[in-house]
Amino acid sequence: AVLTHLEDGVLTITLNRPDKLNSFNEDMHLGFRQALQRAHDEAAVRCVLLTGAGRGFSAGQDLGDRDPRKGGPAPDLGHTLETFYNPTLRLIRDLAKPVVCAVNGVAAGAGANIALCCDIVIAARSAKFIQAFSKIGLIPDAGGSWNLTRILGEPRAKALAMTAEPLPAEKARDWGLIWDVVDDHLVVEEAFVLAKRLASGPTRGLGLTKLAIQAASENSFDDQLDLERDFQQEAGRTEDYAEGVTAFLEKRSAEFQGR
Ligand code: LHQ
Repeated sequence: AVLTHLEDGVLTITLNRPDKLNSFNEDMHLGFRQALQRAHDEAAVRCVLLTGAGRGFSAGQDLGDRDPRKGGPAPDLGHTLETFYNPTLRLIRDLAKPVVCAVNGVAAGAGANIALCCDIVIAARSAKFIQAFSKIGLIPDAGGSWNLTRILGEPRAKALAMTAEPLPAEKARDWGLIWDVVDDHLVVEEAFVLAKRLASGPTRGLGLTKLAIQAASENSFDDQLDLERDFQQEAGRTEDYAEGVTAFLEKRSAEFQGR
């Protein structure tokens, strides 16, 4: 249910259940997590590109998986989140490498919020983000209540979540929720160009940049200055830093090795 392809330092992860709009069943969860773990483990992976097969990005949880008409005990959604979603979201956020997301089509429920957890999100012009949860009596999960509130503020986060109105890609961009919007047929191509550029960058420096910016939303100014000191100390010891400065002084472009 998940395809992976490593090329030019970019691990492309494609959610692949197109007939179900790439909604998440256990199989897809496990494949996705395995792919992210690979991105973490392999030095050859210097950037991740996440996208979906077919006309949608992801419709969130596979609702056919737990049909209430079939009876049985009350569903334990907390367990589903703890077992399947939350470890994956933590992997994306803690991965010290850039994660680019190409939202090729509709992103609903947990599918929308997984996209919003990625570092740089590029969406197809026709894509929509839907906080579909309230339509079925649930709350925004997969980090949505956190990300939406931090990025948009309470008024927009609450309205999106309570109405479940689709947010068009261009509005999502104008609101600062995503980085860019491109024509539908170019979205994966353009996201790959960006991912390739990042994959040839100073990987440790980019990873530390990601972690520093994420830490900023919880740190005080003083704590963040301390963190910048420590992270810069580490970045300054990489071969890529030496190469970057050398290339500048030699008036040529740097060739970063990712270490
Ligand atoms: C689907 C789904 C889907 C199965 C489309 N499941 N088949 C929940 C519970 C547990 C634990 C933790 O967290 C969560 C988090 C969540 O993600 S809850 C939110 C779940 N997602 C939704 O409520 C969205 C449901 N889908 C839709 O509202 C629509 O499909 C959207 C607006 C995404 C797209 O609409 P259309 O473009 O009109 O496509 P469609 O509805 O015709 O869907 C195409 C096919 O995909 C269709 O199958 P079929 O066999 O009839 O062709 C759908 O049944 C199937 N599909 N979403 N989540």
